[in-house]
Amino acid sequence: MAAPSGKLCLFDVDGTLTAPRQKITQEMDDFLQRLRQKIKIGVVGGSDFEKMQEQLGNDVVEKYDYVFPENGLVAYKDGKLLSKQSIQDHLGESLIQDLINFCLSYIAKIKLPKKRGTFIEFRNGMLNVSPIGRSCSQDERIEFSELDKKENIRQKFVEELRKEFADKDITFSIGGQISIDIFPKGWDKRYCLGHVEKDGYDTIYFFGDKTMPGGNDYEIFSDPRTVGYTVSAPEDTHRICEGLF
Ligand code: M1P
Repeated sequence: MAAPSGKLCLFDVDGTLTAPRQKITQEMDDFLQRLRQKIKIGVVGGSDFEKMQEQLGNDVVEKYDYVFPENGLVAYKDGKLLSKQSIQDHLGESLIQDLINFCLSYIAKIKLPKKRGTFIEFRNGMLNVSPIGRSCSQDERIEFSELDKKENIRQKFVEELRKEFADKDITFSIGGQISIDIFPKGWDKRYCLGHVEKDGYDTIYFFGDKTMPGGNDYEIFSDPRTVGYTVSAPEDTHRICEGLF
């Protein structure tokens, strides 16, 4: 795929290319493939590779020059796996278990309108923790998300985690609608920049919706290596890109 410029566009996924945890629309998909004729494109999300495939297509690694699931802790370039980080190697089993035990007992103590299954998803480079449980339905997801906006369920959980693990170099990040991502400090979305830096781009653009402090796009958005854009929805991403490129 030709891309005759020194520009790279990195996109967050949920809320930037797709509605949260939904599939990309045909229109957006077509637009990005047209954009790829002009510049290199990549995706960087908090979700794991399987969820990225569900949302962006099973052929995601062929459609984007870079694919960075889990903030780039898993990295693909030109359709090939570049590297994979391991949270257990980095933090060690004892701390991992302290985190899991703390989360499970915190979740056990709170009452919610609904609780389902898969409260902790163990990924390559992060733990994803959800008070309602990842196996909730779409309606239950929305219900939790609305309640969370009013009652700050995840924010309170994160505050307790930050207190409990204050002396550990761990980040607790609220990215999506129902969960919290837990990973070592520095393993936020800036992690993926280490992979693209060496490819010598003149400009690396980043588009994300959670670019405010505390949001999981904030660090990469405000990094001096990127030119950041805040978007409100996929349509907004489309509009801004059409203007820029
Ligand atoms: O991409 C943003 C987030 O998407 C999912 O969040 P949730 O299921 O809570 O909406 C998760 O994959 C999360 O890890 C990710 O940061």
